[in-house]
Order: sequence, then structure tokens, then C-alpha cells
Amino acid sequence: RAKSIAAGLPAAKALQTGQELIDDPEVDAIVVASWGPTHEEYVLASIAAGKQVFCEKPLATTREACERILDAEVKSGKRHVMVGFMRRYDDGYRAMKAAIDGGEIGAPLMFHSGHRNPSVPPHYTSDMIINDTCVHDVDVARFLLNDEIVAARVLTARKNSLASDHLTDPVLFIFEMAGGALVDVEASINIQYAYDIRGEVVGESGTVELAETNTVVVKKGGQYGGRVPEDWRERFIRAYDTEFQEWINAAAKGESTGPSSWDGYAATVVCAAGLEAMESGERVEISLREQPDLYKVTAAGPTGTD
Ligand code: ISE
Repeated sequence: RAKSIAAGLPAAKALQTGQELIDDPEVDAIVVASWGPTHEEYVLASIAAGKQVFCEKPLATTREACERILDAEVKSGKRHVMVGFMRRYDDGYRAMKAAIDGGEIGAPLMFHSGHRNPSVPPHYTSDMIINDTCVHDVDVARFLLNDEIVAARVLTARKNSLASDHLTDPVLFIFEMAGGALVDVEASINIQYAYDIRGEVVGESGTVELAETNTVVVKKGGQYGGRVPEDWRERFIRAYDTEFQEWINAAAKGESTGPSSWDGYAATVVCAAGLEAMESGERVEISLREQPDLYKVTAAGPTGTD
């Protein structure tokens, strides 16, 4: 299949393994968009080859695999990895962060997030509502609140009768932030009507929330309405393009930008806690390793090459 696709693209070629591609001297930078359990191998190989790598979420599927990537990257002495948390490149979330960081609402106290999928594909398993869907809300909460998640709880509502038997749907995924703010993520995966992403941060003196994404409102017959996106491709197409272009611009200079291996590690650890909390129904405390200096973000920007 790779050969047939490469045949149709100028200067493209298909290689037998990921390692061959990573080692190819003609290849300057790597995109890892393969199945999640293969990410660790390819990201470690890219770091070893000294090449910049864009890794689709998750960075890796276990805490231990993420820590091996952190160790390798810290040992290399520079950032090589950007993780595909594309909501950070969405105009709406960027405007929310600017309002919060600009002090417009006072200290953030709560973040209400809604993540509604109209349906999910047949391969979707019960753990994916946490580690494939809510993983975005985990990262965007850390991004907006500029803080780490220190505990998690998952509450399950009455099951959506439209969901497949093996799925838990909807869930309420609750985070406690290190600085005391609270986050609640309402995640639905069979809500039918559209792909609807909601977000509101409540501060001491105001709120900031994502606006509707419809470009027009149609009024007729005494009613009015606008379009709600069909899926994440429609809702986030611009974010995917911005994310990729910013990665390419940095990689062309041999540098990294955006969500780092640390962000990928934190998201994987929080999602593992979320799965434990969904299973137990209990509050689960979360502790991350000491953050290496390579990933510390200062007022002047990340200490890594950004
Ligand atoms: C999918 O993998 C995504 O990344 C989408 O952003 C999310 O909304 C969807 O639920 C996931 O399955």
C-alpha cells in the first residue's frame, strides 16, 4: 500500500521498515502517525538519529515508555519531540489562553470542558473514552491553566442507550490541579447530533469560553440556527495545519516547538490514573517525576530549543 501511494507522489519512496526511513540520509525529520504502541520505538530511534520528530498523540501508551523517551531526550541535551496536541493551535483555545494569561478574568478557578463525539468507529474500545478522547482535554487543561493535574476521579452517568454494549458513555472526568483549580470534562461518544467541543474557564472576576464555530446564523420560519461541526477534522482542520506548519518551520532549523515529551508524558500518566479511577470509582492521586530543566517553560520561553 505504501509503494502504491509513494508511486503517485514526486520524489517519494516506500521503505520496508520505520527504522530504515528514520535512518535514511535523505530524511531530515520524522512524522510518527502509526498505531500508538509503535510510538516509543520510532520516537527513540528518531532521537538516536538526532532528527526532529512529530509524534501523534499519545507520545507512548505507558508511563514507563514515556519515561524512556524523556530519559533519551534529556541525555541528548536538546528537544527533538513535538507531540500532536493540536488543540493548542486552535484559534479559540489560543484566545482563551491569552485572556487567562492576560489576567482578564482573575485567577482561574474552574474549567468546564465538553467533548462530544456523534459516534465512534467499530475499533473504539471502552478505555478509549479516556486515553484517546479525553487525552485532549487533559492536555488543554494543562495548557490553559498552566498547571499540573494532581488527582483524578471519573464518574459514569446513566449509559447512553445509543452506545454499543461494550462502551462506557458518557463519563465525567474530574481533575484537581496543583494550584487548586478544578476541571470537569463531560465526554460523550455517541451523542448523534454533531461533534461539539465546549469549553469555559471560570475565574475570580469573570469567565472566558469557546464561542460557537458556525460562520453564519440562518433565521427562517420563526427559528434560527447555525452549523455544528460533523467531526474533529471539520472542527480542527485549521489547528492541524497550523500545528504542522509550526513544527515544519522549527524542524527546518533543527529545533523543536509546541507540546514536548513532558506534555506527552503528563497526559499519559493522567489518562492511566483516569482509567484506574473509572475502574475503581475512587479518587486517584497523580505524581509525576521531577521535571527536567529541558522542559521548564520560563517567561522567555521553554529552555529547550524552541
Ligand atoms: C480521536 O482520536 C481524536 O483525536 C478526536 O480529537 C477525538 O474527539 C476523538 O474522540 C478521538 O477518537
